[in-house]
Amino acid sequence: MKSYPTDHVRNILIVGHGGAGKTSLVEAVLHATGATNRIGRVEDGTTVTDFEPEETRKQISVSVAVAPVEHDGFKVNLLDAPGYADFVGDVRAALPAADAVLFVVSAVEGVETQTEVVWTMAEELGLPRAFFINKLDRDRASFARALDGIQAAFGKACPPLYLPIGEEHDFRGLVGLLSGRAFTYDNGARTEGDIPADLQEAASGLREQLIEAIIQESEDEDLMDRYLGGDEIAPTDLIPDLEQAVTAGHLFPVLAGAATRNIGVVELLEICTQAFPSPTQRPPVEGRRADPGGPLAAYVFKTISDPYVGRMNLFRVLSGTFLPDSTVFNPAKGKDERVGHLLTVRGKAQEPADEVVAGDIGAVAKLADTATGDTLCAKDAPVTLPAPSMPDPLLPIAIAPKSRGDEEKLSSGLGRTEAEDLTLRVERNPETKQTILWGMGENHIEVTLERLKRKYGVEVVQVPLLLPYKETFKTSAKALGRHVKQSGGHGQYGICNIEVEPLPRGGGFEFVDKIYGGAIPNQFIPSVEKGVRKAMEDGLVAGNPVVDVRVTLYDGKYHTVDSSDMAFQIAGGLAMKEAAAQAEMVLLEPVLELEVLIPDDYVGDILGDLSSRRGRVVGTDPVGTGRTLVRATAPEAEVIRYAIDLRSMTRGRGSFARRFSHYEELPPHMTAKLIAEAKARK
Ligand SMILES: Nc1nc2c(ncn2[C@@H]2O[C@H](COP(=O)(O)OP(=O)(O)OP(=O)(O)O)[C@@H](O)[C@H]2O)c(=O)[nH]1
Ligand SMILES: [Mg+2]
Repeated sequence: MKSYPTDHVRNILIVGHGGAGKTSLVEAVLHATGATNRIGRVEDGTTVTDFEPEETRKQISVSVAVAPVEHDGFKVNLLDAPGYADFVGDVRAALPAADAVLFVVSAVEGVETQTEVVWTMAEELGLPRAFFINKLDRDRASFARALDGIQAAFGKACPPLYLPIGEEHDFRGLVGLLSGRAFTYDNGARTEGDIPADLQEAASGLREQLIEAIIQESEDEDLMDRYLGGDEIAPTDLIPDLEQAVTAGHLFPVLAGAATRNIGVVELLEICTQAFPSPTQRPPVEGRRADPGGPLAAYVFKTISDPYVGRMNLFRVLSGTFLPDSTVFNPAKGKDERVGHLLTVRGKAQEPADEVVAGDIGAVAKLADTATGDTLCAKDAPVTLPAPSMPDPLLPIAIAPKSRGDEEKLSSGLGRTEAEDLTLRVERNPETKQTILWGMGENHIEVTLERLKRKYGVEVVQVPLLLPYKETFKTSAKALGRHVKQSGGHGQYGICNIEVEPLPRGGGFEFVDKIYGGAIPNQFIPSVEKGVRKAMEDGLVAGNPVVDVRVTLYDGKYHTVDSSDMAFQIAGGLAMKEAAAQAEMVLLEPVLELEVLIPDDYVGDILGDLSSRRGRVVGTDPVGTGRTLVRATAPEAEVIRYAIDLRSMTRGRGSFARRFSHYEELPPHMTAKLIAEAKARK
């Protein structure tokens, strides 16, 4: 594909709730512009933008994919984003690469949670937005209902540009409210005609509203005067004002169609080139304008790693011109990167690019250190573009390689996967010795594990997640540790008397030496302490470390020849075990602080649910816009899968944050259960 000048490039991120028809719409646009010669279907796994094996198997998009098309002298880069909440990290990362966002809304389901979630993100970035009401051919489709939903959620500045002709199985075309013409589709042929009689009244009413909205939101006073003076305004006069109102983020036009019937596609392309801004019309970022002659700054919105091809970074050039065979600087990593070929990618297909100018999107392979969210720039004019803020992954699972000996492969595969996916976190828990993968939800985790297998050949099994429980003494106990072996050769001799007392929570460990009169020689006292500590680390009842105790060494015996460091260490350990056997022992569990943000309607449900999880509510604060922040504490064991449960309780509209707070005693029946489980594991 040839290089287009900056003002003939458009970058449009296509978003919406899962299954609204984004990938199908991109597929239809690719076909309509001649980029493909047959239309793929999501169900058949043959679309351009759902090319990953995980996508074709699940028939959903899990990654953002690029699809450039050429239309009317423009290069339009469509970015097909995943809709499912689990993959919202890709949407976040891609938003700064776009100049406009198209929200695909199903005419059957209407506005759904992810539509609203992504709307808020796009609004924060001040991005121009528009809607596409899709699936108008489906049973129970309703344009009017979907439009009402859009206007209820996002305000009145969302006027339709088109009206559907027919609905459900009878949906066959669109009335252009600006052009005043009807376009009907029959077997792929598009015919222009007059507005059908039954739609004329509705169309003229909406046309008036649309013109008023455009003139008002573009703040064009000349046109306003003409309009109020009763002039008939030609559609071509309105296009610049429409573009201005959309670019300013004041007007969010609503398109309509059916992706899988190729209806509304030409109209969408028109909007892409005529109403969405060019990169040059967007405000500068960190002082950088879309000027091909300026110093290079490119934002990496997606890293795809592949063991055979290596790593590929998709980027958007903010300023300057990206050239092949160059050296660029990555300020976040403090590294120079050697650039070989540059590429234009479409789905999984790639072709070499001679240059990528400011405003355009391209790809570069085999950079050593660069990953999603990084900036690449000229070294003599360094700049770091704001990295996307990512949601915290809140669903932990414990994993292990299926076959022994794959540990190395697993950890290198995980490392690379983590670098390309900012919503994934890998943690090695030093206490439980487990590898923990934190993801956004079950689908995200499932896809991640599939990729590990496909790309790095390592099969992973999920194992029960162990929590870092602790053990402690609830009562004091005195105990004797005796390690004496004197038959034959060099003997071993160490005897110690200790007292173990509980300390308050958080008290840690204290060791008190109260040996009088040399009952144990000074050099062996640290040996006893070492043995005590070792026994505490290993656990005394269920294999968890012991905390919050004071151990007092108050007596003992030694032998001038047979006593040794090792003998006293063993005696110290034995004494601890004996003390645990005599005292009442308890387990301590980690308790988390939770902050749950939910729409007000859900407060009752959420409080009830928290109390059933042994949670304690600390406060509920209304935070405006119909939402409440619930602050609570709850044992970690009860909220491991809270990411999933909260999503289903609030239909995806709640979010939460979690933080370790403190340790608390476990109820006795649960202590007994964990001790039994630990014994069974041995
Ligand atoms: N009848 C009808 N079906 C459609 C239309 N658009 C999409 N579909 C179907 O809806 C399903 C979901 O379509 P996709 O294109 O995968 O939707 P998506 O928004 O990309 O989904 P995610 O990427 O997973 O969020 C598929 O089975 C499509 O065939 C349409 O206009 N009419
Ligand atoms: Mg999709």
